Amino acid sequence: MGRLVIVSNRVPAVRERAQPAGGLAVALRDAVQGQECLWFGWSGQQISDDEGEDRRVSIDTVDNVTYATVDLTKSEYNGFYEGYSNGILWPLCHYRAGLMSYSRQDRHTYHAVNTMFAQKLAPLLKSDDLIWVHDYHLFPLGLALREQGIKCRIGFFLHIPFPPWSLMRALPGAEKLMRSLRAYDVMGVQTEDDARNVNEGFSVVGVPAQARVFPIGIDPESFQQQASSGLDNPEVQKLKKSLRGLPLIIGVDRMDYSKGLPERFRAYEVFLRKYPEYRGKVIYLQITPVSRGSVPEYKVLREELDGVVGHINGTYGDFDWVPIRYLTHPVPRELLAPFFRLSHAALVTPLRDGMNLVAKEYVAAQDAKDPGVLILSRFAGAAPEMEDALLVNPHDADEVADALHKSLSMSLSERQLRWKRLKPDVWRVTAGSWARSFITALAEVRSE
Ligand code: ADQ
Repeated sequence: MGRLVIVSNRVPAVRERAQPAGGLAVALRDAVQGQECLWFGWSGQQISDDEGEDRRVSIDTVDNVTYATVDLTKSEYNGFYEGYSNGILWPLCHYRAGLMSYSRQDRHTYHAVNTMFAQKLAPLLKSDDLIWVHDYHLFPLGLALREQGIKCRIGFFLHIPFPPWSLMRALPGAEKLMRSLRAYDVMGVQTEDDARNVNEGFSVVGVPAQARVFPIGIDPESFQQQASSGLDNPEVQKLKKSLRGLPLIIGVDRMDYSKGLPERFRAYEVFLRKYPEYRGKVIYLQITPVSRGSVPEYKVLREELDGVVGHINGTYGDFDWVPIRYLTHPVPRELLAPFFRLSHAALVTPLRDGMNLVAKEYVAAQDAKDPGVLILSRFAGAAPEMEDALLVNPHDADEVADALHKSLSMSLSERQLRWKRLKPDVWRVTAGSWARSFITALAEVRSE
């Protein structure tokens, strides 16, 4: 097999390279053990527009992986990353066309950055490379590489959902974007629904390709290991002590409108109203670090959340009890795993999510003796694989409140049975097996 070339918007920062902290970096380390790999993308640095003219690719090699990065100018960052990727494609792909703030200028910058990436990457490529492009920032990269004369096999994986064509066509130029995906030899998505939607788009624009499903997973063994070994950590003990024996409900999500946080808080309020015997008798910890804080819709979300949490805490709190312990800063992963282990239930209720790895991490962190209950949105990509969770519609506050009540009154034997049934899939489809299946599928395509 040829060299593997990964292209993603962000390349792991230098400090993460020797010991990848999570997600894609870990999945790929597992999948490419020993194999030569080139990872290309944005460095994370912004430069002035003038400096963009003669920017160079920085190259840095750690073991078998060579990292090649380029900087983005301030206007590229604004137009390509914040504007088009996160202000237009992200809401649209999460079925929220109403939150799209479309601008022709941003669309232009998005395509220009994809072309620039292709121009910088092309000279680094060898003829038998397998190229794997990641996510919505880089939809047109395959075509841009073909325009540079690249004939290697190129695959694309979309980490987020893909909406039905009736929604996607709200994007000016949707047909052209869809047609550009023809440049890929393999088009991978998270779920059957996403594949159906992509294929619908393909058939509308007359592309004969078919999307294929490659659900992503986690590294369950190491997460479970972190959950048990972390229990002695003084920070974890501090949380445990503060619970005073009360059950802990936990939520861990980036601060994003796709995660259904205001809806979740309102459902919790319904729970406190409907089941007043639980007031003062549960601890709800929500960890929600601010993300994309300079995109306007995210600022609005933050204010909304501050308001809802303040309302609930003011209305239902007491001298010695806070209904929602709400943190907007990140918590280190080595604490998250034991926090999951300590908790009685997790609320994972996105309005839409490509997969949602927190759901899988929550299952991996439990033990057979006293497993916690997963309350999971039907609209997370993980839901079809996790039918033994308490599946809910996150828009239905009463349903979520009732699921919370059910989780708190569930017998130990039912919790154990549900967990026992959830576990095999989390262990079967891991981050490493996901990457290996994609790479194998790409390697099997005959190069043109
Ligand atoms: P995300 O939208 O970032 O990913 P998710 O799949 O839940 O969502 O992954 C988040 C990761 O960040 C998890 O590993 C989680 O533990 C960690 N994390 C979340 N909140 C944290 C916090 N407060 N502190 C520390 N760590 C935190 C996108 C798509 C998903 C898809 C993934 C992978 O939106 O649907 O599952 O890519 O393809």
